[in-house]
Parts: sequence; structure tokens; C-alpha cells
Amino acid sequence: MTTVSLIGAPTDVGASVRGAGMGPDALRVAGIGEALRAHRFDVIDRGNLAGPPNPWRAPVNGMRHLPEVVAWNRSVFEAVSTALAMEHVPLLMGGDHCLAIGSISAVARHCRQHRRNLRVVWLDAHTDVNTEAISPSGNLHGMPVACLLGHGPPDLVGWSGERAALQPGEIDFIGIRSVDADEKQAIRALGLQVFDMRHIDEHGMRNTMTEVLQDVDEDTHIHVSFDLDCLDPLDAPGVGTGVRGGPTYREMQLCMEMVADTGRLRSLDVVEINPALDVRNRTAELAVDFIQSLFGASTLAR
Ligand code: 5AB
Ligand code: MN
Ligand code: MN
Ligand code: MN
Repeated sequence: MTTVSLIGAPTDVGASVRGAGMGPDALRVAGIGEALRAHRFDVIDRGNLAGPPNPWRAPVNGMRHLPEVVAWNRSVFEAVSTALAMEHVPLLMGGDHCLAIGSISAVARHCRQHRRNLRVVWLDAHTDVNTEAISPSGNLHGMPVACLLGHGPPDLVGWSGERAALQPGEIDFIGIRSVDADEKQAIRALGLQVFDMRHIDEHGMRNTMTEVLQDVDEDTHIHVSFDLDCLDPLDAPGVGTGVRGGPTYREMQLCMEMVADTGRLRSLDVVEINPALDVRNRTAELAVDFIQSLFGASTLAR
């Protein structure tokens, strides 16, 4: 039986809007553990990691709260590494999206050590590929992908053992509809594969996911980094940086089911849920709904 390790990282140090630190408990209240157990996973809730409070300061050298972001990511890196070493599926409950630096660095190191191919599926309204030199906000939750590709402050780069935890061809973005001016140039310079909302409008989620998953084989480790603002804010109001025009509920379900069909999902981030902005925990409940599909609960599955 597969064991899922729930790891809570209750912080919003990487964001500009307070509240994402309550995400882990919102997911627990929405029944994340029970939902996975119902699908015959062994679930261990590791509780919440500890870290510094949000000092709520202005950016320094283009970044807000760098020391705090480093501290939280160190804890995440250790916890995810421990879960992977036990062959568990780490499920990081954020917290804001800066935490993907620690999480995916740990996953990348694990994949290199075990010679597995890594595929990262980044579900988000944003590409999060800003650097401190080009970010319009200084918020580190807009920079994790750049850090993972080896571009960012030295303190947040190289954790996997290599300067770049990820190669550009190992990550695909889905649901994108908000990219900053200089971020667009960075995407082009890096040669990143971005399936924006226009691509999904024109080709459909099925063709999009077929393309994303085409080179997945039996040695592939799929990591999904699920930022809840990928969804339309009408469905998922509890996010700090919502952008209208997201995939529909059914499109997102299909996306999750097609990842599940590969049988290669090995780690997951669920981030950016902001209970302070939510309506009766709707966004966390929606997240749990999608997570069940991601772990293989299609309508007719036994
Ligand atoms: B999220 C913005 N591009 O860098 C920036 O929610 C927003 O993790 C980043 O995707 C949103 O500040 C970060 C304007
Ligand atoms: Mn994000
Ligand atoms: Mn986002
Ligand atoms: Mn690709």
C-alpha cells in the first residue's frame, strides 16, 4: 500500500497577501486525510513544520523576507527528503508557492540519486519564473521556478546538489494567464513549455495533457505543483492572487485524471489556499476534490 505523508507548512512569508499560512488546517478541515484513506492510501499526517513568523517588511535587494523564506524552505526540504527516503508520497500542504523551492529541490535530488526521470507539472495562473532582478513585487512566491532552474539569489539556488534542480524541458505549465512583462522574456530565453489558457481554449485539456504526458515512462517521477489560483476565482475564491479566466471544473478534473492514469504521481504541492479570503472553506474542499482525482478516484474506479 502506498503511504502518503502529509506535511504542513503554515506560512505566507513569500506572498503579498496574508492568510496562506492557514492553508494546512483548511485542508485538514476539508478532510484531506480521510479522502485519501477512502481511496486505500495509508496516510500519515506529520503535522506542521515550524518556522519564523511573517515580519511584514519591504523588499530588500528585490526580495521580501529572504531569510524567512530560506528558513521555511530548509524545513520543507528536510521533511520532503525524509518522506521520499521512506518511499512515501510527500504531500506538501502550503503555505504560499515559494515552498516549492524546498519541495522540488528535494524531489530532484531524490530523482538524480535513483536515476528516475523527473516531470514537474505546474498548475497555476502564473509561471512564477521572476527573479529578484525583474520581479515587480519582490514576493518570492513569484520566483520559485526561476530558483529551481538555477536563477535566483544564491541562498535559494543549488539545494538539489546541482545549480539547476530542473532543466527547462522537465517542467510544463498549465492554466497560465498572468505573466509579467520581463517574465515573458525569461520564459522565451529559457525555452519553457507554457500551455496557457489560450492553448487550452484552442486545443482542449485532453490534447494539452496528452502532450504534457507523452514522454512519461515507467522510470518517471511526476511531481505536481498545484497552486489553487490556477482555477477560476469564481470556483476558488480563497486565493491571494486570483485571475479570472481559469480552466473549468471539468477541465481541471480531466487534467488530474490523466495524470492519475499514468500511475506515476510521486509527490505533490498544494499551495496558495487562503482561508481568510475563502467562502466557507470552499477552496480547500475543491482542492481535496481534485486531489482525490489526482490519486486515482475517477467516477467508475473501484
Ligand atoms: B503565485 C506576480 N507575477 O511576481 C509576482 O501565486 C504574481 O505563486 C505572482 O503564482 C503570483 O508578484 C505567485 C505579479
Ligand atoms: Mn504559483
Ligand atoms: Mn499563482
Ligand atoms: Mn515538455
